[in-house]
Amino acid sequence: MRRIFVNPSLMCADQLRMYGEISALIAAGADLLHIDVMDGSFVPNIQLGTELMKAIKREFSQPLDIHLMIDRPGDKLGYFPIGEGDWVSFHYKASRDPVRVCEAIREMGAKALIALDPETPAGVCAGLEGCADGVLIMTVRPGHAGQKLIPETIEKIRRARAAMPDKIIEADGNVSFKNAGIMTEAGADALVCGSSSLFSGEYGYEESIRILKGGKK
Ligand code: S6P
Ligand code: MG
Repeated sequence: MRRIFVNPSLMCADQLRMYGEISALIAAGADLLHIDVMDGSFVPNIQLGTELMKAIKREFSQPLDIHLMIDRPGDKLGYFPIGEGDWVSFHYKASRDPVRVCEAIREMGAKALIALDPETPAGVCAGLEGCADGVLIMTVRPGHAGQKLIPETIEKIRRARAAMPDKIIEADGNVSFKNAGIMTEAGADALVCGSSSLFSGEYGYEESIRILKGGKK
């Protein structure tokens, strides 16, 4: 059985109570803290910043799962407090030299994941397996929480898993309790959990994480 990572999407947490939210999520068994970085250019939204990440690093030892939805990510890695144990994903479409970006992320001690938006086929990763630790497959359009799953992306997870049996395959977008099962069955081993599950209020954090990791409802 593959370990399933449940990575809470902090843009969906209570922004005024971030310290309490993170403490509760860690106590409930959450894995890496997913931080969406949006620059208002690569995606039509602006989200979480570097000072929040630095503050989290000062107070907690939980690794970060930094999802860069920004143009030319390779030029901007130095802004982020990337370190040992973190995962950093950047969009294939946004970068000029994905191999070099993966290498730079690894030099900072983190795992490098290539993010694919719904239009980018998983085939672009062929040849990048040597430098990437995994892929982040967007199952909605990048930019906003609260969207509906794009069904074709499930097949993309399945194909990516067949092509990369030992890599991290992270699903991001509309990971509801139901979709989590479909995504992990297709081969995802990391789930970004936001308003559709963890923060829906249907269950507490501990019970939500238990279900998202494959436990019975
Ligand atoms: C979207 C972003 C995601 C969202 C997550 C929200 O651009 O990359 O990480 O925060 O998808 O979860 P939900 O359940 O509202 O889709
Ligand atoms: Mg994300």
